[in-house]
Amino acid sequence: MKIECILMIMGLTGLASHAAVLSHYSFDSDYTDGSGNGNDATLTDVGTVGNSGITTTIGESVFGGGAMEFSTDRDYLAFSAQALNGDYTISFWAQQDDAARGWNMAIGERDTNVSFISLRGTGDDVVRWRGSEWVNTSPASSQEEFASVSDTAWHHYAVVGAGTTISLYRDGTLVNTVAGENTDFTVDTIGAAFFSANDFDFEGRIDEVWILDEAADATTVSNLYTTNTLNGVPEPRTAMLASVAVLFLARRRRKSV
Ligand SMILES: [Ca+2]
Ligand SMILES: [Ca+2]
Ligand SMILES: [Ca+2]
Repeated sequence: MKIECILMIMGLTGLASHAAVLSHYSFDSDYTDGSGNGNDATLTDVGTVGNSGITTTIGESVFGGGAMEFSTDRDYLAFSAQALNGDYTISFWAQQDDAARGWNMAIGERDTNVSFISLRGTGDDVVRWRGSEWVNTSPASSQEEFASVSDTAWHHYAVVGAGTTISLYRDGTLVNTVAGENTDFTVDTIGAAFFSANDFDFEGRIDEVWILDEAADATTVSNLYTTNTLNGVPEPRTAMLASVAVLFLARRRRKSV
C-alpha cells in the first residue's frame, strides 16, 4: 500500500462515526445538531430585557469560535425530546454571568417539574441533577446535588447515567458517583427548565452540548474536556487538513530522497 493511502486512512480515522452521539450543539454559527441526527434546536427569545443568540466574540466561547449566549430573560433553545434511559451522558460547558444566581437551569425538560441540570450559585455551590422519575420524598429520589464552585469562569460539566448510578464530572474530574438511583432523564431544552411560570432559566453562555446514548468513561469525559471530541483526536476538519499536510510533506520527502 502506498504511503499516501496509509496516511490518508490514518487521517480519516478522525472521521470515525460517533455511534453514541444523539446530538451535538457546537453553537459555532447556529443551533444545528452536528451529530447527523438532524435534531436541530430553535430559539425562543421571549421578553425584551435581553436578546439571546450565538456569540462569536473572541473569548466568549470555549471551542469552535462560537457559543450560545442566554440573556436574563427566559429565552431557550428547544429540540425534539430525547428520553434517556439506562446509559447516557450529557456534556456541556457553561459560564454564569452572576455567580450568586440561585438557579441557572442549563438543560432539561421544559414545562415539567422534573429532568433538569442546574448550577446553583453562591451559598448553595452545587450542581443539582433531577431525573424524570423524581419523587419529593426526604431525601428526594432521582435527585442528587454535587459539590461545585460558584464563579463566573467557564467550567465543563458531564453528567453520566450508567444503569442505576449517576455521576458528575467537573472540568474533567469526577466529583461523585451515587448508586441506587432511577437515572432516567428527558431533555428537550437548553437554557431553561421547569414550568415556565417559575421563570427558571440560564444567564450566561453555554458551549458544546453533547448528548450521548452511552455512559462516558473517565477517558471519554477527559477527551470532551480537553479536545471536544470523544476519542481525543482533532475535529474532522482539523484531521482532514492534517491529512493533507502529512501527504504534502510525504510527497516532498519522497521527491527529495
Ligand atoms: Ca462552540
Ligand atoms: Ca429575550
Ligand atoms: Ca436566560
